[in-house]
Amino acid sequence: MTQSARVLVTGVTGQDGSFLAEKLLADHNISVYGLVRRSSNPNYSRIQHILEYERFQLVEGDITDLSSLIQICSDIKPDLIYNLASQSFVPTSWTQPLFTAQATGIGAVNVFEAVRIACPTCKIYQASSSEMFGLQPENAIQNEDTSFYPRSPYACAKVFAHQMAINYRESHNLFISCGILFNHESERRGQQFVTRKIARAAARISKGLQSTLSLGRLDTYRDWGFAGDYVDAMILMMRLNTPEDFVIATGSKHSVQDFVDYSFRMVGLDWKEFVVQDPRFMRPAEVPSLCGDASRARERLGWTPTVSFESLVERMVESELNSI
Ligand code: NAP
Ligand code: G4F
Repeated sequence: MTQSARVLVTGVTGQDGSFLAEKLLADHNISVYGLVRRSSNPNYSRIQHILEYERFQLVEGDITDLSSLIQICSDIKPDLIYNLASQSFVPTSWTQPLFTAQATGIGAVNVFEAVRIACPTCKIYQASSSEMFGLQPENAIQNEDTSFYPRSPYACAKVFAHQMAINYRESHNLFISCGILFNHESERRGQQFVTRKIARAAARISKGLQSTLSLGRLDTYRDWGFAGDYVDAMILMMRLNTPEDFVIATGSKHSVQDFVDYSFRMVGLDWKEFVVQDPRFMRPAEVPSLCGDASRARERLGWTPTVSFESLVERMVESELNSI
């Protein structure tokens, strides 16, 4: 990283953006610009604690609006952009497929175009997803060479953005690296995602504030890691001198039921007495199982996850208990 590097983070109000901005600001030679979209009621809760930093500035724009991105890139001339902005909730991608395509797919190309036009030497991190792997043989493990079989409009949009990143790299010589991140969670996770929903419900039920937890399928498997670790991997990727794509994962998978069971055990309850299955939370097409092989990241970046599945659940449930 050069002296006084300027880093633009899209999606800075989200889970990953907030961890990333915080970690980047710990380096006194970095100024962070966070892209925020106009809202009638700004949602800065995840970045409240860094808003006063002198080296942190919010800039208003929208990932779906190319002109705003060109203007921002021309004004700031960033050295590095982390493109984390997207419509990231898979179920919403079926009810809002066109918005998802715009934000998650075209939005990424807007960033690439803005960089090509306004600051072509800027490095770009693109937030790709394990959802791109979609339907895979049972017990398979996915790495950078695994073929994609997207199962939702969200996953299709991410595949488009991922392939366009490779195309911009090959056609325009832009420095774009894609992190193919498996599910990563924390106390800052949005409340609709299954881990936060479960952790919150277990805590609330144990305190008598909620009586049941409605879920969809309990038999799907995910490779869940801690968001802070995964943001470290993004930073390491952008320190390389050549762009390269990396799978970031723990290498172990657990079912939704495992997450439920461990969360409720933490508060001394039997989940079977409280969990009800609700068709509203079932998906038109499901990704039954994902598990990643992060060997390349381990070898080339020296990255390894530091938080186990059990510690992740404990951290999330404890945070919910403390917030009640
Ligand atoms: P998140 O918490 O849902 O945050 C998404 C961010 O994108 C929010 O800051 C949101 O802003 C912003 N955004 C959405 N539409 C926008 C638009 N039109 N213009 C500007 N900003 C917009 O997601 P996350 O979990 O931090 O994930 C970060 C990225 O990694 C996403 O691209 C996600 O798809 C991808 N990813 C996540 C995971 C995971 O397990 N977390 C795994 C693989 C890939 P508002 O606050 O205004 O809504
Ligand atoms: O927590 P989820 O909604 O995450 P999902 O669909 O795996 O997507 C997340 O991870 C992706 C990386 O692979 C990211 F790209 C994406 O942006 C997002 O961050 O659901 C996890 C599993 C699914 O199989 C779902 O069907 O949990 C199952 N599930 C069961 N009941 C539920 C529920 N999911 C949610 N959200 N809510 C339920 O009630």
